[in-house]
Amino acid sequence: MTPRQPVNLTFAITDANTPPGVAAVSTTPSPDPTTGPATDEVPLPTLVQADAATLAQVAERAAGDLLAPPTRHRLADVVPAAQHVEPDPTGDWVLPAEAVIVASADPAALAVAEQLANLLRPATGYPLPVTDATTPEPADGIALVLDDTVDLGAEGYRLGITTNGVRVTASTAAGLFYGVQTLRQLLPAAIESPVPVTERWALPGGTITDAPRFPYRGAMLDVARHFFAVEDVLRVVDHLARYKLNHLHLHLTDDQGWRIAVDSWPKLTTLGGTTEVGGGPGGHYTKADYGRIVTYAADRHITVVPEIDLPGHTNAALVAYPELAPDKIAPPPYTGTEVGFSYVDPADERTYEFVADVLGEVATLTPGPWLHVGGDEAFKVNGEVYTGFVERVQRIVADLGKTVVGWHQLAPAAHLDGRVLQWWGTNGEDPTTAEAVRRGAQLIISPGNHAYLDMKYASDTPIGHDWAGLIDVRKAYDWDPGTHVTGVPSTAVIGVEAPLWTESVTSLADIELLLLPRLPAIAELGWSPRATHDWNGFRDRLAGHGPRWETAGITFHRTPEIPWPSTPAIPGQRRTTPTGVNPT
Ligand code: IFG
Repeated sequence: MTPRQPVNLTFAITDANTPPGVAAVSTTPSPDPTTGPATDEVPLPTLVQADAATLAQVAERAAGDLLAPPTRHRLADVVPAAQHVEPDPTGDWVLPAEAVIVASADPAALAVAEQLANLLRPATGYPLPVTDATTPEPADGIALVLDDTVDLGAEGYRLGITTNGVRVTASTAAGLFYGVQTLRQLLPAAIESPVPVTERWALPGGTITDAPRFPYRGAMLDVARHFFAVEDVLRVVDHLARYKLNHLHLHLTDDQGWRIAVDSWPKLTTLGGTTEVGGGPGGHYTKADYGRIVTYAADRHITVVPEIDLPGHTNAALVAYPELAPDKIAPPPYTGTEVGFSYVDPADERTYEFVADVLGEVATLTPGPWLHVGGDEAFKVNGEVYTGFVERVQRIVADLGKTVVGWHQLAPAAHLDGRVLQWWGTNGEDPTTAEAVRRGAQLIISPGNHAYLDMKYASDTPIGHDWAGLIDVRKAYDWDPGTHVTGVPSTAVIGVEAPLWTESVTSLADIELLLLPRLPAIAELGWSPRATHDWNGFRDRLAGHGPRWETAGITFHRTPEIPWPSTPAIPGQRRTTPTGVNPT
């Protein structure tokens, strides 16, 4: 990184002739103070037109440049920020071609070792054989060591880099897996190349001790408004794993489509699965498809949280089974984007047979402890009818041995032991939720105006919503899940989740455009200690991820908020053309 040259930015807001919202920016490089400018050498100010927002960003970046702390040590260059970093330059090490990856003789540890090898082999071209040992040693390679004396919780790890190689130690395979995600980020960005590149695979010496702040760190993909093939969902799982997220909430059912096969109610997918927003063919997951997603996620220490949204958001189910409708008449299929008009009949016992059958089959397919029952925007089911319905559904979930999650609209219903509410408000005041917490509920925090990644970054973002406002990276980053909801103690917060609703999202590239770079911001809120929370530091650490995503062929929004490096990770190679405004 070239040392920062002092830049003298003077902003001349020109006279009344300047069109509104536009200011002329003149950058007059400061003349050399020793010799002073020779009369003909004074550089002419370059006048560039810039709108006020860009102006502010340029000013902030310039100020940031001038005030930036000394260059951060590469060992701390990780997203999410690690709990404790101890650089030791005497321990710098370069991965050699003959390196071996040795793991504790435990299937889960060896699985992580194979995943590490699969991450490193393509770009390095090295064989990187995987072996096991009772006491793994780096020996100028990489050791992944299960050690139950490591006292860093269920997901913590210690990463040591010395001249003898890399050692990751953890008491669980999940900890080893997260140590591997950190190791991946400490290697040069070219490590993301799918084909061998010539590179010095240098690693900074030192020790990282790390463990997450919250146990629940998630993202949600709405596969109901638009259906996404299994392969697309697996790519999303990869993005979650890269940033140490550990829950994938799948919004499987809604007005526009039912996406999960239910043997006892087959028309839910044979009929209800054939539509989507905009009139496309929709689609659905067979039980085998869903099993592939669950297994792929579990291999990356990610728990799938299936959502069957009830009693509202059910038009697709009513198309398939009109007996569930209050008027017992099949509504027309719905491919629009309105909400709140549909609901299953809370007064009909058949409805609860339906709920028990569906949740029973989904529970059998789901190894994780959670069943999400939705509960949002059932505008025609109110008061005791609503709470009565919710309380019966909560008990069905508990009878299946699962833990119930629901949007925070469930709050007024009676508490059921272990109940979790997913809060999606847009301001921190919510007495009903705070009261439900006092009755024992815990929260997953997903503020519409900070974590809803279907919101546009800026007014010119080509897809997305804006009902909760615009969410740029700083808006996604600069808040605290632990204290966000008034009257809710941080001890009642199990974590954070970033929903991505897909009314306007129709491809993996669209998904990636909205997830990146805001998902890492949410991931850092879920993982990193509050003490490490710092926008300027996060922004600078995140900048290095642009070349990683480019090299990996991942679409992202090249927002001007982040000082993206101008050179790709591999000179001359750009695998994706990042979208969005290029930095000025
Ligand atoms: N709110 C609805 C979603 C979706 C969303 C889009 C929830 C819980 C607006 N419910 O968010 O179905 O339409 O931003």
